[in-house]
Amino acid sequence: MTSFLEYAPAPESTAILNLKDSYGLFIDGEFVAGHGTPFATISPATEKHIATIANANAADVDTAVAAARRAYDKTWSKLSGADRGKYLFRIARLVQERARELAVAESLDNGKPIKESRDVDIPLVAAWFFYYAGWADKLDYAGLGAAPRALGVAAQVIPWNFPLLMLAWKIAPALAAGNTVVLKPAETTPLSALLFAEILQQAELPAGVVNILTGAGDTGQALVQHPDVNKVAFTGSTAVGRAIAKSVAGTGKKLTLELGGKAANIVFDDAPIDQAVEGIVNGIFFNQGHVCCAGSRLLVQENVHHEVVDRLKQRLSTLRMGDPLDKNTDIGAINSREQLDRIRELSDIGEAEGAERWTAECAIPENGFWFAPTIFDNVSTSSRIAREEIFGPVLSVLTFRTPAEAISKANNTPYGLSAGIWSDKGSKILAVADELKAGVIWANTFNRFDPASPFGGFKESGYGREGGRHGLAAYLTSTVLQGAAL
Ligand code: TAP
Repeated sequence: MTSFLEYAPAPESTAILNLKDSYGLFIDGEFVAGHGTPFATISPATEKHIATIANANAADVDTAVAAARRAYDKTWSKLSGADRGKYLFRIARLVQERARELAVAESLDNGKPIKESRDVDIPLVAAWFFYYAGWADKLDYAGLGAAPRALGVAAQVIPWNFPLLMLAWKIAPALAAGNTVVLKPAETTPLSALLFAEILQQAELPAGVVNILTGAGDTGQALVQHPDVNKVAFTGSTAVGRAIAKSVAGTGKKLTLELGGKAANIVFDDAPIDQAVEGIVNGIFFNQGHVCCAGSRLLVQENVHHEVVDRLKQRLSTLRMGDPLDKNTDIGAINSREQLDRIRELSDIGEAEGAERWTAECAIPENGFWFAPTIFDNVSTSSRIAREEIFGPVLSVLTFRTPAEAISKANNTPYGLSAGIWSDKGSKILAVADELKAGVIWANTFNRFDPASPFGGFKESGYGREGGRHGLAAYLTSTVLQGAAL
């Protein structure tokens, strides 16, 4: 089905970017050569080369951790909270000033639509730094007892789905709490972290307070296993999170893990259906479904099942897939060939297991990595597409008859990161929310984020919270019992 309105292309210009041909590692306030084999970062929409990126080996990890330790001992821990806050405010303002450039870089390197990087990712990055800037001189009031202390050097490893936003979630609270940082972005999306390093130079952040090491999984492994880091913060797959938890066990390092999810988006028959359909679309097709808290399992009450699925198909038929830099684009490119292969594999398994597959008709560009919005209807709870994180634009539809059945199906997952509830009745929403084992529960909305609101999971979705004063606790010693305080 063609879209109702044909739009002329409206691509955002890349002229605002002033990219270098190659980028070094950012250590001790400077870009320096790496000692591993450099790699290329490409646009997933075109497969074209963007820049050559340095690769940090174990020796580079040593150098960066040593720089972070020096900066912690000599500079950062000596500053008052108010002075640390001034740097964070400065970083937040520079992110706002360079917002358009950062949005273009993010969409180019990640494949996400420019309207999302421009209107969601980058504004939230600035919001995170503004929010934690405000906390830097108020740590005594964070509910962690008198004079909580920084931990020291934080090792932070982030994924490719929200590259700059995940960096902000990690760096802003760490610095506000007085820690120094070594951060590794994902191999496929290093660009915005490197532009952020330039922002740190502009902000004249003292050398070594933040170090950025590009590289692959082995760089991340060397970083989290480094004996001189005091804190490890990881966002990514449950498998890698589990390996990190094992390697950190017994070392005394504090650990927070934000891992995968398989969120239930529950639609009751009294829900405003049009709004629910928009929420379902936002829940799973935002950012091509590369979202750990995506509403990837639609649980719909049986008597409105056909109506909801029909309307959903109509709505999906109007989405535009294509050039991430085009302001009209709703669905961008899949971040990498590996991820595309994984989405294809799990989708084929879903079909083989008997679910009914429906895919929106859209033209697939010749180059790049693409997967059209797809729905699987009549999915059984035992099917792999109902249990495993697909991390792509694929929705599994299941039905229920009673609230108790909805709760039981929603909780029937090893994960517990998020959930959504759609109903006209507030009392029903509260009663169901009380029973769901998920860290974040949205009511009549989905995928809303705010720096003041803690975010994190139950079960295999990880532990620890990011955001709000809970997010500070991950980077501070506390003189009161953690659970009691927060
Ligand atoms: P991961 O392998 O978990 O990658 C996340 C980050 O960890 C990346 O920076 C990665 O580096 C790094 N890393 C890899 N192995 C490591 C190790 N042994 N020690 C320390 N760091 C390590 O995720 P992925 O391979 O990109 O994606 C695989 C699946 O994970 C996806 O299909 C999706 O289901 C899930 N995923 C979940 C999330 C969230 S937010 N929950 C985010 C991304 C992916 P490289 O990128 O350089 O390998």
